[in-house]
Amino acid sequence: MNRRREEEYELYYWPEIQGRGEFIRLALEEAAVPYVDVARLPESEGGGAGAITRLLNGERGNSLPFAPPVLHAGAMWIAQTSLILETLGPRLGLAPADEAGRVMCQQLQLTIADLVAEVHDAHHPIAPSLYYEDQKDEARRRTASFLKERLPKFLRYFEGALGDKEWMVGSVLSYADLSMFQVLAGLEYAFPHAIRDAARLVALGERVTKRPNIAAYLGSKRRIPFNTKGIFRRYPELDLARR
Ligand SMILES: N[C@@H](CCC(=O)N[C@@H](CS)C(=O)NCC(=O)O)C(=O)O
Repeated sequence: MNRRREEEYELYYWPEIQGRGEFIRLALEEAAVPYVDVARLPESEGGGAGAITRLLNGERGNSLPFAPPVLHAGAMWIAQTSLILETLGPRLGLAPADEAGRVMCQQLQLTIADLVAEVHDAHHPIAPSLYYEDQKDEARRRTASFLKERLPKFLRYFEGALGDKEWMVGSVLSYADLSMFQVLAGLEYAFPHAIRDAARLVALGERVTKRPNIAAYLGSKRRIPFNTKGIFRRYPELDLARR
């Protein structure tokens, strides 16, 4: 949704990747609320990566974010993916009604954020500012340990948290389910052989893809394809799980 109208929400995120911005896009898309994906507008309309740079330089907004994604919602400029979702969840009908449920939902989201950081560090174990090609050997070692130890531990945890339920928290879909789907989709792209012993999570992911608004989004040009610039990257030499 890239038309500038009277949209309530503006998302600031890098224009060429799903990245952490995708967790916010999925929530807005599921709720079918109008939003502007600002950096995906043409530069002549204030878009492009320059929109992010201006925000980080303090030329836009009323707070100095450390990094995108940033959501502009009325008077608020909110950074940190998990906090954005915690704020959006009740507004969009994507958070449990009770406090205990909301806390659990955010706990899951923060754990997903931990996993996402480890996925990133698997291909960039030395420094985010270096090219992957400059840390390939270390990436291979780090990814081997990630796939052998850390990913199975995360998957076991999330599989246990889901249990026999239809959705991660309570009895209705929440942003934690959308984020879980996104992580599974990213893992499937990056490490097609690595998702094991997680049949219930995989079924959850499939349920999410069947949500009408999500299905429409996934089939649209608004969904940026996975690529080797984002967090989930397919480097066959790192996909040690296929052995
Ligand atoms: N904890 C933050 C991390 C934000 C983050 O790392 N953003 C990346 C893009 S996905 C970025 O542009 N980082 C720039 C930097 O860390 O200098 C969140 O969950 O939103």
